[in-house]
This record gives sequence, C-alpha cells and structure tokens, in this order.
Amino acid sequence: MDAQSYAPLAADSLPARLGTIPALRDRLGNPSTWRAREVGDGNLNLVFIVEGERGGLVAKQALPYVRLVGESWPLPLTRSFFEFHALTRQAARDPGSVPEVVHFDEGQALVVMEYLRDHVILRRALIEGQRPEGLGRRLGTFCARTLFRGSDLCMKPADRKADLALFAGNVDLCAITEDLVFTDPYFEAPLNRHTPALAPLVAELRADAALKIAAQHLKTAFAARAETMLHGDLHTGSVMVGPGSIRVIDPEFATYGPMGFDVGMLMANFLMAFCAAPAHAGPDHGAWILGEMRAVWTAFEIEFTHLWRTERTGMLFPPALYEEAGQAHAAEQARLDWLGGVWRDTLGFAGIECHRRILGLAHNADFETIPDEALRAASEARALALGRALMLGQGAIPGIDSLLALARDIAERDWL
Ligand code: SR1
Ligand code: MG
Repeated sequence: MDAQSYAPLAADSLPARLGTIPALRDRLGNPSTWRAREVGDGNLNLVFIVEGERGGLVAKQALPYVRLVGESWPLPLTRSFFEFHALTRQAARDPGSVPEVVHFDEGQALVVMEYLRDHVILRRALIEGQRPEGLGRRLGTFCARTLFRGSDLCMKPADRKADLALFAGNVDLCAITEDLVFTDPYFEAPLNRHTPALAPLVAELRADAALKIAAQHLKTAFAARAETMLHGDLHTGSVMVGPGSIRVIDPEFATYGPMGFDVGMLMANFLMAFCAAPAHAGPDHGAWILGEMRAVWTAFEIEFTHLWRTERTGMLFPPALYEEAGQAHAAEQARLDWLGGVWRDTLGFAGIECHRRILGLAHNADFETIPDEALRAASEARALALGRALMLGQGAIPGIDSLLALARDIAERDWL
C-alpha cells in the first residue's frame, strides 16, 4: 500500500487493500476467503475483525477525527504509531499481556493484531456479572511490570530518555486527557453532559474550590512527573477477558507520567462497576469487585517489590548506595516510600476518573446501561461522592482496606 495515501478501510474493500501483505496472508489464508466486519464501539477508531480460511485477525485503524464526536474534532493519525510502540514495549515488559502485533502501517495508521476469539470487553463482563478468574491479580501484575520496567528504576538512562522523547510526541491524546479528565468536569464545558437529577450535586462539586485545586495538582502530576510509560487509558474497556485469558488493549494514549495514573484509572473503573452493580448483577457482585480491587493492589505491591529487589538496574536508587553498602534496609524503606507515593496518586487519579466519567463527555456503560434514570442517578451520585472523598482525603485512606471500607460506607448512603 502507498504510505502517502491514507484512506479509511471499509469491510468490503479491506481484503483487496490488505490482501497483498505476506504476514496477513500467512495468518488468514487466501484473501478471496477473507470476510471483514467493523466492530468498533470505542470513542476514536475503526476496528475490523477479519476472518479467513486459516484464522482471524483484528485490524485497528485510526480515523483523522474523534469518532465519538465526528469530523468537527480532528485528531492526528499518529496515535496509531504510539499504540504500536506501546504494544511492543508492553509485550516485552509483561509477555502475554497484550495482543500480538502482526503488522503495522504507519501511513495507513493501521495496527493488525491477534484476534482474541471468545473474549469480551471486561466492562461488559462486569455488567453481566461475570467473575473472570485471577482478574485483579493479573491486572495488578501487569501494572507493576509495565510501570516498573518502563521507568528509571529499571531502564538504562539513554533508553528511557529516548522513550520519553518518543512518547512526548503523543501531544493530542495527552491534550484529550488534560482537558476531558482534569478540567472539563469542573466547569460547564460545551461537550459535558450528566444525568439531570444530579444537577444539585454537580453544582456543589463545581463550586468546591478545594476540589478544583486538587484536580489541577493531579493534572500537574500527570503532565510533569514523567516516571514511566503509562498505558494512559487503563479502564475496564481497555481489558478483554476470555477463557483463561486476560489481555490489555488500546494503549494509544501512552505517554510518560506517574505510575499511579494507570493504577488509579483502573481502580476508578472497578469502583464505578461496584457502584453500578446493584442495578445489574446485584450487590454480591459488587462485593466480588471490591475483592478484585484488593487483588489488584496486593499483586501490584508483590510484583513491584519483587522487581525492586531483582531488577533495579536503572539510575534511581542504585544498589551501590544500599544493598552493596550493607544497607539493604534503606532500600526497603525507599521501596515503601515509593509505594506510598503511588498509593496516594492512585487515590487522587481514581477520584478524578470517577468524576469525569459522570460529568464529562465520555461516559461508562456501567451507568449508561441503567435504564431507570432515578436508579442511574443514585448510582452515579455514589461514585461522585467517592471521587470527592478520594481526591480530598488521600491522607485519610492509608491502604486498600480503608479504601474498600470507604466504598462500602458511601454505597450504603443516599447522596441525592
Ligand atoms: C474523545 S475520547 C474520550 C475518551 O475515550 C478514550 O477511551 C479516553 O478515555 C478518552 O478520554
Ligand atoms: Mg481506547
């Protein structure tokens, strides 16, 4: 394909346009047998499942605009380049955690990857009451491996700086996060929307000066603390679950930022699934979700600790200063300090993610699929209250058990 002539794929033209690519013919067979269907239900891109005589693949292509909004919001095709580079790094840092990339075409903004047959989006699975085995443990481990191994705790400085420079180019996707996550929820931004019954709560949040200061401190951390390569959009719509398999997808928002951003986004989306659970699979399922949140954080701590002790090969906290100087205990103290910082960041980012998914442009199916508007508003109100408590009360939530107790307490009360 001519790299200069980007054109969006269509299901009927896809076999002819991609059928000359050897890697795809190897995996799918003769292009005359290929059948493509567009299945994208995300906010940004085209996604095709292509099946042929030998197997299936997924073709994900960026559009030059935000799909959710339309051509009035242009968006560079380069997000596909960042997704490809993030996927290759995540595959190396946590093998088996992401779909295998089979083909990348920068000019067509196209990543062709493994088709995760029999998998569903985690958000949908949680709404239906599914309980994927080992979910929290797998995701906590993914966070620890990708976040530790993408940082100056592990990487050689030149490699890490090269990656920092590479992902610094993901300007427009970062701008989406900077606006939609950190700013828009707290004023009447044009694309915002919320369930009407929430109006009094929304007014209260937008009048809360301390909350707006906290939001901008979190934005500062996101924009200025380039600790590691983040997935950048790690919500339950960016995870697929299948029989005995859990995969993380869609890292097109990848950028360097604080570790707690990814962990916080993930925790927030579990918290929102918890708040919505009584309207879907029931409160027992909510209790299971909280248990998986404990598993996320526990697995994160365990794996991070293992990596801290065995792979601290970057420039930060060099073993020469600690273990090799007979002061292993100081390295342990530094590890605990680091984890404490990640925890506090996690709480703050989780809080803001709860707010933006209810007050901003991009909402969650967890709430959107509750048809009874009063019930939806009540569920969302709990998540709003949780979000505020997390953003303002980080110091009063010392660990995962306090967070889960807070979630249970808030869920027992009416906030409207
Ligand atoms: C305009 S894009 C809206 C949201 O969709 C993506 O999944 C990100 O979460 C982004 O904030
Ligand atoms: Mg996405």
